Amino acid sequence: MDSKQRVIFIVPCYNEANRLKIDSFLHFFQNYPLISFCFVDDGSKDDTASLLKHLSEQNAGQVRYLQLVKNQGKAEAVRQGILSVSNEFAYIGYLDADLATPLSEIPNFIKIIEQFPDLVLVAGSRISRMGAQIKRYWFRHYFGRIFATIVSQMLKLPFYDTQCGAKLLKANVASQVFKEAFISPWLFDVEVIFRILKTHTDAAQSIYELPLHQWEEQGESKIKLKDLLKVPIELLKIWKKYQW
Ligand SMILES: Nc1nc2c(ncn2[C@@H]2O[C@H](COP(=O)(O)OP(=O)(O)O)[C@@H](O)[C@H]2O)c(=O)[nH]1
Ligand SMILES: [Mg+2]
Repeated sequence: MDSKQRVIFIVPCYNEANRLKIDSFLHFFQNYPLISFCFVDDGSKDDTASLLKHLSEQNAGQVRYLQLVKNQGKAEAVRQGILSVSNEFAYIGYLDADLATPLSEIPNFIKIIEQFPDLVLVAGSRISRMGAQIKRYWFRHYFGRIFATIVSQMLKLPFYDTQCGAKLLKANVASQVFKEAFISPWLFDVEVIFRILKTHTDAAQSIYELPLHQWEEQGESKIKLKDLLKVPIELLKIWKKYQW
């Protein structure tokens, strides 16, 4: 590894062969040779594994590939990715494979975390506003607003959007926070924040929500209605485990 490669993004992939925008990634690799990626195939049943293997072989200096034999869910795929790279980078992020958060947002995450030395987490935030292009399905937007209101009460923090799939952490904090398995496969971001707060009580200094310029729902969500119905129960479980 080039010692200048200080940042890596984990990309969890489950049956993403048709959605992966390989050209966008290749273009980004060329423009940002010092930013690495670790793609985690989470036991996909389509061609994701061979696609990612090829991509990592062709871009060996910048791309890693981790294969989980069995499908274990997004939280565990991100966790395994983070644990596999822990000590080599200064910052570790994660990003959804569908590029709902486009790669063009990545430099902003790095700029902010490098600018404010006390920060341990920069979280993408899908705030619809003039001058930004945030395109979400109305149902998910309103569901998300209710969810975010409840979660911000739980955290006692004015978090606008805990669930955006793009986040960047200080590597030493990431390896600490991702050490233990999560209890929730989809709401693990909330657990990440609770775990950070245990050791970083001054949340205002440690966590930064970065309003994205662009975010677009990519359809074919792997979150099904039954996952949404489980949200209240999962939140209760999280509340029980992490309340302090
Ligand atoms: N590892 C893993 N990742 C998954 C699974 N389901 C979805 N993902 C990944 O999680 C990310 C978000 O999934 P997506 O379907 O776009 O969810 P949405 O955008 O929140 O509706 C993508 O990178 C998926 O490949 C899964 O079962 N296991
Ligand atoms: Mg998506």
